Amino acid sequence: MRNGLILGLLAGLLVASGCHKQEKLHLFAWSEYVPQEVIDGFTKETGIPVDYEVYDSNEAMLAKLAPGSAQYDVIQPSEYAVEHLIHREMLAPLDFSQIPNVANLAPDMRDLPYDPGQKYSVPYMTGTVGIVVNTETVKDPIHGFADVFQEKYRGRIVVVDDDREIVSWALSTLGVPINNMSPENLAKAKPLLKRWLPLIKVFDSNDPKRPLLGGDVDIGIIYSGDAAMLYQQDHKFQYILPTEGAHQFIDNLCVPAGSQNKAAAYAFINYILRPDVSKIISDKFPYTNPNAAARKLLSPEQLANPASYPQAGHLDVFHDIGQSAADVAALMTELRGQSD
Ligand code: N2P
Repeated sequence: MRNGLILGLLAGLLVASGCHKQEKLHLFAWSEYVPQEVIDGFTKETGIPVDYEVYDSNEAMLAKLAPGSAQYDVIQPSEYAVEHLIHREMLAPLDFSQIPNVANLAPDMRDLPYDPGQKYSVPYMTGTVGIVVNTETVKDPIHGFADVFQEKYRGRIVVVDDDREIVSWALSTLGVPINNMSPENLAKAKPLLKRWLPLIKVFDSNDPKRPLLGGDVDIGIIYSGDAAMLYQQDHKFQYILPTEGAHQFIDNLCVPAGSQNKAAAYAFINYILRPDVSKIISDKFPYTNPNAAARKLLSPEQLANPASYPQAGHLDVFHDIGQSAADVAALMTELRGQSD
């Protein structure tokens, strides 16, 4: 009798604490990407507290996301990471009846090739990786990667701290398709990377603006949203899409298969897709907004920012490269070790 009572009490406690845990939304997303104001607004409206854990590369996110784990409710993978996660059945199909605001996305931002039939992903922001030049201190024209990685700019360059990005720049420069990271192509890229890496002063995906603003470096190869913020502060920071080839990323909101709080995840995704909320994101982090209803709320000045809304020709998109990802990481570890 007494044991039964104690067991009953324990079970009650477990259920209570489980329920409490379930109420929280665990968001695992890129750093410097989801405004605190947006998170606070969501909590205020729904009563759902949000844990915002950050990462600064898809690879860091994928490494932490154990298959079947219940750690996170919403994650923010780029297109090739969505592909990777779909291939491994690590995403939950979204219940779009609970995400009606998906209708606000621009028609060309629906049903994208990395998620056929749009079952698992909702675009959050898109952007490019390009070159920022402080035109006060760099007088020679810069059009592409080959112009950046010159001896005269040694110690004056900041780049995103992302192995796959950096290797893709070398492949573009060699005229090799950026999604073909075969051992042969990596061997071709190696001598170029070996020459380039020692020229770089700062590797930073989180805040590459700082060394540019502080004058520690004069050239960056960084995310377009950071470049747009630099341009907002001072038009001397010009954004250039590299002539050798630029690529577009599409960052998404997805729900991991193991999420314990899918209702909250859908509510969050639907909230992000509200035009007024999406505008706050563009105000704070001026990437390319895929939400057509939100874009209508942006100022002409925001829409004229050449980093946020570039006049782009062809833009490549990354794909899941499977096992080659490990080869890319190994190559860069080897080369970074040498350049230190
Ligand atoms: C913002 C991260 C940009 C995401 N800091 C690039 N995919």
